[in-house]
Amino acid sequence: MHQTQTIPEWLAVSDEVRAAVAAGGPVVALESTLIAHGLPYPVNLETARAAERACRAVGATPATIAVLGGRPTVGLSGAQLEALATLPCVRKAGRRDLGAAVALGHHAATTVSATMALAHAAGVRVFATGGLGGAHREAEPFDISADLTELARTPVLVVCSGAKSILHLPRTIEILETLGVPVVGYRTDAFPAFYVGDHAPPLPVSARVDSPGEAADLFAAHVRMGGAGAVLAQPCPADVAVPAEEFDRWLTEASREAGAAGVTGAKVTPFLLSRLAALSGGRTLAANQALIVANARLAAEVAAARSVAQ
Ligand code: PSU
Ligand code: MN
Repeated sequence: MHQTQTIPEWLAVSDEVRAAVAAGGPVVALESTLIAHGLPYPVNLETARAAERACRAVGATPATIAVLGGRPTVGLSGAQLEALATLPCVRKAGRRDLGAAVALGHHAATTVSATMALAHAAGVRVFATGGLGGAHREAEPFDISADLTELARTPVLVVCSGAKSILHLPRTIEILETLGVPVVGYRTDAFPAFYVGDHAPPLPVSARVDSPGEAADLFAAHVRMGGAGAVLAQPCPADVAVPAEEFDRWLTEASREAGAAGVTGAKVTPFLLSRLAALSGGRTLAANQALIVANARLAAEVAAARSVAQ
C-alpha cells in the first residue's frame, strides 16, 4: 500500500529510501552512534556495512541515519557512512541534541532516541540497533537514557538485543512498563542482556513472538490502539555471547576506571563499551558486531511482513 506522508523539508532522505517509503516497501532504519562512538574503526565501518547488507539480503532498504553538517539525513551514502566512521569531530546526539546539531551545523551521530525521531519523520517504522540505553546501575550520578522516553512517544519498532548489559536491567524493564512500552521477546521468554548470554534470574518480557509476521502484527495492533514505540528483543548469537560471570568482572574494572577518570553523562556508555572491548580481549566487540547484524536481518524480515507496510 502506498503512503501519503509528506517528508518535511528539513529532512534529507536519499532517493532510494524516499522511493521505498513512498511505495510502502520494507525499510529499516539503522543508527549511527554505534558507528561513531560504540565501536572502534575499522570494525565500526565493517559492521555498518554488514548491517546494510543484511537488510538488502532479505529485500529491505537500509536507511542509516545521522546529522551531517547540520542536516538530518536518512539513508547515508557509502561515502557519508565512511566519513561518519572516521571523522574525529562527530558528536553524539540524543533527541534533545537534534535542534542544536541543526542550528549549529554539527556532524552528529544519532542515538536510539534521535534515530527514532528522524526515522518517524521519514515514515520509517522499523529500526535495528545493538542494545538500548536505559537506567544505569549507580544511584549517583543519576543517569537514565532518553531512549526510554522516546519509545514512549514515537511509534517505531526497535529491534535489538535487549538493553546494554552495563545497565541496571530490572530497573530498565520496570521503566519501560511504566512508560507503556511493549517489551517483546523474539523466540525467547527472557529479556536479552545485550552480548551477555544469560541474566540470573531471567528478566520478564511482556509478550513473546516466534515469527516476523507475529512481531509485525503485534506492533501494528499496539500503534492502532494509540501506542507509540515497542521493543523487539532477540538474544545475542549463542556462539559469541559472553558468560555473565566473566562480563561482571570486566564491568567492575571498567566502572572503576570510569569513576577514577570522572567520566559522566553521554560519555559513560562509549567509555564503558571501549574498556570492555579491551578487557575482554575483543570478545565483547565480536559479540556486539554479530548481534547488530543479526538484529538488522530480523528488522528487515519484520519490515517485510505485510502488516507493518500497511
Ligand atoms: N548499541 C550498541 N552500541 C552503542 C549503542 C547501542 O551496540 O553504542 C548506543 C545507542 O545509540 C544508544 C546509546 O542509544 O548507545 C545509549 O547511550 P546513552 O546511554 O548515553 O543514552
Ligand atoms: Mn545517559
